[in-house]
Amino acid sequence: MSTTMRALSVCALAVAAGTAGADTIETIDFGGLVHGEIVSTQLQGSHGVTIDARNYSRSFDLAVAFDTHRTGTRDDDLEDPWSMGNLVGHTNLGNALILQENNYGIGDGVADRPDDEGSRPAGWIRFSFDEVKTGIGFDILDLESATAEASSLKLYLDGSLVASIDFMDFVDAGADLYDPTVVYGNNSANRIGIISADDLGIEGFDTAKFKLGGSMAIDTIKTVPAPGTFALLGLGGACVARRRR
Ligand SMILES: [Ca+2]
Ligand SMILES: [Ca+2]
Ligand SMILES: [Ca+2]
Ligand SMILES: [Ca+2]
Repeated sequence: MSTTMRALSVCALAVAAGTAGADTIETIDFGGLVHGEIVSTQLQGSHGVTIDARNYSRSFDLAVAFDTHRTGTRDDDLEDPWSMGNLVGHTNLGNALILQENNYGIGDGVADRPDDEGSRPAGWIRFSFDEVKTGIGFDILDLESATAEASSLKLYLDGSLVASIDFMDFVDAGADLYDPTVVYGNNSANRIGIISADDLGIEGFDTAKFKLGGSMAIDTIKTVPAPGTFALLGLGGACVARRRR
């Protein structure tokens, strides 16, 4: 790449980043995917994220979209209306993301019988972001028991673990992240509000790994881009000025 081309791509990147506001929250709701679709790089273009998974009990490691509006699926605990939790009732969540338990018909990229892994612990689903984030919120579906299905979110920056959030903390009255509206149980749905890097005492993270203690799904991943992204705005202006000369 020539120096001019590189300069131009830096400008383009800066301008693109500059279009987002400082308070922007980016949401991944898994909309637009087919029930059973294996998710990996589909959200790269729209959300700058790559998703991968590990299933401790299988020879395949698949994160799969699950349509919570359906009935008669392989796991009706993942169908709305939700029985309990702070999203109880007919909360319209559409697709959620599961760790797939079987490999029926996966050859075409769409699992024929979407079902979440029930082994305890089940495995993990990882979100690798292109840019550093300073906050994250998410939905937890069908986590039955915080103790039996011990689950957590691990945050990494440049490959180093920087924070670990135990899902037990949301229901433990003594914990910093306690949220009295969160109720776990069969067919439950709970939204965890944005947890900021400040809350966690970290600068930020670029990878979020959900460790799944058992059968469950995650959804509505909300992230806050790091302010550093917006510092590029000044650089963008410099680029424009230089090109005009
Ligand atoms: Ca959704
Ligand atoms: Ca198929
Ligand atoms: Ca299941
Ligand atoms: Ca269940």
